[in-house]
Amino acid sequence: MIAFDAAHRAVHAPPDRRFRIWIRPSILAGAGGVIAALIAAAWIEVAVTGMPPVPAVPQIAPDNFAGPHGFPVWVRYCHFFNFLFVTMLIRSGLSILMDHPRLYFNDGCTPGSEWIRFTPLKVPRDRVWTAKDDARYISPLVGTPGYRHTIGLARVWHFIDVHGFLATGIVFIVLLFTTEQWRRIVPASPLVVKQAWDVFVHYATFHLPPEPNGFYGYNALQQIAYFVVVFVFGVVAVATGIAMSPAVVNRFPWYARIFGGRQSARSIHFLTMFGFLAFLVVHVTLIVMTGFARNMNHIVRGTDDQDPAGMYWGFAGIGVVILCWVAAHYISWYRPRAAQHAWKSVAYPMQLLTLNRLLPRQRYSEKDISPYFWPNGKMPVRDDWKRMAENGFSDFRLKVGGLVRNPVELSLADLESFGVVEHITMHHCIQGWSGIAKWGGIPMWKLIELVQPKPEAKVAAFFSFGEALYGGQYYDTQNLENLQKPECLLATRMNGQPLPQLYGAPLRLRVENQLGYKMVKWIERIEFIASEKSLGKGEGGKNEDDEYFDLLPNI
Ligand SMILES: Nc1nc2c(c(=O)[nH]1)N[C@H]1C(S)=C(S)[C@@H](COP(=O)(O)O)O[C@H]1N2
Ligand SMILES: [Mo]
Repeated sequence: MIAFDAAHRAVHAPPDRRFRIWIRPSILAGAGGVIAALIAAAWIEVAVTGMPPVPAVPQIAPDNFAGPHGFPVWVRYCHFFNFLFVTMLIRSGLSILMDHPRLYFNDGCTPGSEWIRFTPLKVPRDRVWTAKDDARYISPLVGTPGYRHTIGLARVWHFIDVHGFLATGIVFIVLLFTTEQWRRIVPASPLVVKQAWDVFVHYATFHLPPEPNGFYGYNALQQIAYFVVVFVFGVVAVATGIAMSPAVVNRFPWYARIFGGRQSARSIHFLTMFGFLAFLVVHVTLIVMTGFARNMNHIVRGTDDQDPAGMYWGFAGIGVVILCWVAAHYISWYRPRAAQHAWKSVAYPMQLLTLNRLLPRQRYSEKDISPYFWPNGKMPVRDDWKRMAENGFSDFRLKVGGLVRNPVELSLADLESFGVVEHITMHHCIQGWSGIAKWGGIPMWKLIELVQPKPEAKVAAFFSFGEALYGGQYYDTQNLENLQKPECLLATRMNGQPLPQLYGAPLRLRVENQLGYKMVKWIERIEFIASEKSLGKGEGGKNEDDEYFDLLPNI
């Protein structure tokens, strides 16, 4: 157990830690109906035509077995690393999920439209309920790092592990096809589907079909299951993961539409996780039921015998995986900055070269505008902000200074006199929700032209009237290059109206190739500086300092 100070305890260990899953009844009935129909069909078939024969398969090693068989050393290592990385991805993914514990098939995330939620709470409509209020607690036994609102570090693990998962997957698939081993898991004839059904009929009516020796071949259903796990779940999980990147979605909206939209991609991403878990349960059950010692020797030692060594080494391997979970937990709580920096050392240069080069170029129309837009952040409590809010911010003066040749103070009217442009864009919060809105404001490049940053100025810092989650002034930074992209706005309007107080009045930033927390609301002043390292804890923003978020979140 970690010792939290009062501010962190209030966030991470809230009094209400109830865990509830609610699923839309029609979806539950639909999914239950499909499963019940399949099982009923199996029983009816057995009642009418009897148990379908499943072809006899070699039980013991035939002397002359010609096909690809056995478990070469690379299969065994890939199996181990895949188990490690998939479980780490699931654990960190669950922590991420609980930060916005609702899944939807619409990009506006309207409360009440979710098909599943992992919270007992409905969104209250009579008061402000921010996305951060909505985050839920998850036990650290289940999630990495667990507790509530630990999404920054959960993402660090998720992204580090996905590289391991991808490397393992690529090695596995390349070796699969450069050897004959692919024949073992790629169904080669439509007959396999028929035979898989026959095997299913056995299981569904509580019979074990003749069990092949997995060293030489799998039954048809097993072959299809392995194929689906590798070539469907694995591939779809990665593809839908990419479909949640603000840089990708705001450059190539069609990519998210392949999956039915950004939230649908998130739902499918969750369903692949569920698929992996369901597979794991059935897989392990059948491994135990069909000759545990022999099966363990296959995958651990690569031998086909009854020696107990495979079990012992297998348990040792599982122990190593569990130790990795514990280590990730320990690092998250005791060395969070090291974890954040380790991921940043890879991600930052890589994103500068790839995702960050994608220019936002959304093609949304008025009819795409979300009927609901989740609010986030703490409303300012400062008296000067409240006083200005009372008269529509007519007294507000944005101060722009720092390393500039021409420091300025501008009223909202001054700013709008530069010419207001409007964009309809999709907002992506790190927590998982999204929303489409029309933002109107002054392109940042115009302001930059006006103030003329000195050559040393590389970064602009945006300071808010509002406070951050753990107290202290909210701020964030952007490099000048991203501020000069065409769709980067200092917004004064939302959906054709003056910017509402809840959404950041008098001014907020819009940078459409990044996540929501970079878009400071309730902006008080802007300062051009040489490096983000001179502010706060030096990580580039309040969330980066205190919540271990990324400096450059293109994904
Ligand atoms: N001042 C301030 N700005 C902020 C935040 C905050 O907490 N304080 N939260 C950020 C986050 S996490 C998001 S997702 C967006 C939310 O913008 P919205 O309220 O318009 O949805 O604002 C960002 N700007
Ligand atoms: Mo956010």
